[in-house]
Amino acid sequence: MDFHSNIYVAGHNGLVGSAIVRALEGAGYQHIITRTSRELDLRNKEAVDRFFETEPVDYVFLAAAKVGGILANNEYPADFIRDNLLIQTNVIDAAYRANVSKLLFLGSTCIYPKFAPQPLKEEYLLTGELEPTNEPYAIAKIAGIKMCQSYNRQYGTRFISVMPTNLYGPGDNFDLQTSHVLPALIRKFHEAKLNQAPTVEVWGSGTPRREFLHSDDLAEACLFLMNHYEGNEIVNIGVGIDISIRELAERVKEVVGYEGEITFNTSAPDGTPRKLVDVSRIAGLGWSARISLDEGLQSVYQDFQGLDLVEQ
Ligand code: GFB
Repeated sequence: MDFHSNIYVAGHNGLVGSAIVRALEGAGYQHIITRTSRELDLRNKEAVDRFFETEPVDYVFLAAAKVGGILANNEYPADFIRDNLLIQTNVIDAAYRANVSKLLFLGSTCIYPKFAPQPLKEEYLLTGELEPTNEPYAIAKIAGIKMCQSYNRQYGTRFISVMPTNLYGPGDNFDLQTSHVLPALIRKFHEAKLNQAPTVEVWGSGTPRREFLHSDDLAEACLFLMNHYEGNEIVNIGVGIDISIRELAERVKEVVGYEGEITFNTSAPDGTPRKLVDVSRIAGLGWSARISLDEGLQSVYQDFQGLDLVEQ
């Protein structure tokens, strides 16, 4: 990309897309193209085709997706598979026909088998059964990876796919029914502190292990790969360190300054027992994450306190 390239960030209001826009602006890129979902419904093929026919686009960051935590994935499987298949199929195909120079597709580490060896290497894709709570979402993301690779093979496109681990950052979703664990715990502990509640409920057993990557680190990695990676193989993006949900709850409790007890609701699903990515491929290319979880938690909690919760 050069500073005058036309760069379309699909999903610029989301956690990932907004971080990519911040990173592009910070680095000096001048022509960043965005459309809200009201202006352009990416599930609508005709609208997407029209957009790519009329707008000159050189690079695409495909960060638009229907995303959510374990409960949302489990309760709305049809929405997760349909919306994601539509969005990515429309954008990838239109980008190919518009001859864009390069496209970066955002996947997810839930594409890896539920019981894959840890840390998760890129080659473990399609070697075993998926975690049932998010299988429809994972299948859609796997289809996106395969579309990019197939278009590269058949049409000679330059479409790359990246697999970020669990993400958090500014502008996250704090709705307790649909959010991921980290923003959910920030909200739960904060509200418990304000209400002087004696306990905070954490879903599941607390034993699953997850890795948490700040969205600003992810965005840096995406720009880096857009500029330096040409391969057909997927690339993991993570920090290379995981913690248990119990440990995460303890850290959030401390950051928030809550003094009550933590309880575990074991009737809620645990999901995949462990998701830690092997980051050697991206490290070998010359990139590694910079924001520690402690630092990230502090800054996200500060942002959260500035939010108007009525809107959440
Ligand atoms: O973040 P989370 O929803 O995503 O849950 P996944 C991670 C773990 O935290 C699970 C536990 O074991 C949850 O049971 N947890 C504890 C909570 N308390 C809470 C809470 O209040 N809210 C939430 N949400 N979890 C999703 C996938 O899986 O992660 C997606 O469903 C995607 O497909 C995404 O891959 C990154 O890591 O389990």
